[in-house]
Amino acid sequence: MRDITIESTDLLLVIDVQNDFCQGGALAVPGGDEVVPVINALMGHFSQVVLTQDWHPAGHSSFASSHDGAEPFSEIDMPYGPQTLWPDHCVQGSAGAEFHAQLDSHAAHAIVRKGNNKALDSYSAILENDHRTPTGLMGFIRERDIQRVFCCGLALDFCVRFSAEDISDQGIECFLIGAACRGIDLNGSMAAATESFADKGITILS
Ligand code: VGL
Ligand code: ZN
Repeated sequence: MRDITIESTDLLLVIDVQNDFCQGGALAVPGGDEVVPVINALMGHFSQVVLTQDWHPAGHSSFASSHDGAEPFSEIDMPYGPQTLWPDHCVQGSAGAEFHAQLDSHAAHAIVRKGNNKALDSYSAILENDHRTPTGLMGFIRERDIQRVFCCGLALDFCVRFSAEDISDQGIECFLIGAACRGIDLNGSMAAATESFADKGITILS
């Protein structure tokens, strides 16, 4: 990976590599499966690995099906701000919410579940979509004295993006591993993500 040497104080953060975001899933990200072998190889280089799991109760407020007449991929106003509505996905305990079968999930030190609150979505692994409710991962990062976070997974323009931004906003150096991410690209979300990474000094490693 370029000229970067991985240290024991580096964290690999693997975001939402779950069946519903992979081929045949309810919210499949194009090429989502392709990140799995890349991430498995990366995990061997890190002494600290955290996985996240999008983990919604049935009837979650981010599901279009929870709003009369709403179409998936439309947007509504929630008390905490605008929210994209998605097809039902990553329902707690469903096969779609499981990690991809080939992901070496046993290598992880911790698993953070997010989006559990029915009334509030959570793209970021750090803060829910109200941008104030913590998931607890920042406590893990601080307590273990992690200096740099390397993010990968799905989807680059949603959960990976907002996780990286929150980590960077907390003053922790953050990198994206481009070959281990794939995006959805909804209404210019990929261009918006790229612009925001540049603004915040978040580097995409090739
Ligand atoms: C995600 C949309 C809804 C993601 C999760 O993991 O990027 N996107 N829930
Ligand atoms: Zn979700």
